[in-house]
Amino acid sequence: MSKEMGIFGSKRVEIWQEDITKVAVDAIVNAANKSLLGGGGVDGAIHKAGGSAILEECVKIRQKQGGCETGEAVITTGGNLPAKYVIHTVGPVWHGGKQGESEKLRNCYSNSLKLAQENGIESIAFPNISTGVYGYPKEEAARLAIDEIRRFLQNEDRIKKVLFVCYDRENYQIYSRLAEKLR
Ligand code: AR6
Repeated sequence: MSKEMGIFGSKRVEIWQEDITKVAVDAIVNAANKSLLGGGGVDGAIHKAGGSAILEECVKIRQKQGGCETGEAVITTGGNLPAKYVIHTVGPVWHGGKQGESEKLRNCYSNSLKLAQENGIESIAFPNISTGVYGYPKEEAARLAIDEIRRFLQNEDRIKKVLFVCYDRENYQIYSRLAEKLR
């Protein structure tokens, strides 16, 4: 697992190349879909490693509020994962960039962090939301994710650690390069 430490002068933010299901933080974020019933990619990996307790809570959330809108976030147990919680957020599908994709992707990050705050979570790991099946251009997504996290952390001090967990080499290289510029 390779790591890039401390971006934008803050030791609170790190970039890792890792499988997010193996990361021992208070909460990992899932790039889910509106149904909350699981899928492929990181979503499939989280449900597989975390076990049925996660899906059971997702089903209860569905019964209560009918799934999760794009840009919103909900929280469940981490089940068998090393992480205590999973925060499920729904990234936008990329349709060329003129359908509010960037705002929705920003909302994924800020709403996940708000939920983290509300639940006393001090360490949180994000995957590269929307950059797989949903087709969001990786470089743009990374810039936006870093910018939104920076903006959010400026006004709060309870969250001690935010990890960007990159799975594919391309995303890891993009984040590392952007971090180098911001260091
Ligand atoms: N750990 C960390 N990151 C991962 C892992 C993992 N184990 N596996 C994949 N990634 P995607 P999306 C990265 O497609 O684009 C699902 O079916 C991957 O390299 O998982 O938001 C949902 O149910 C990529 O960079 O999510 C939705 O229907 C990133 O995770 C849909 O896919 C996101 O890729 C969501 O699409």
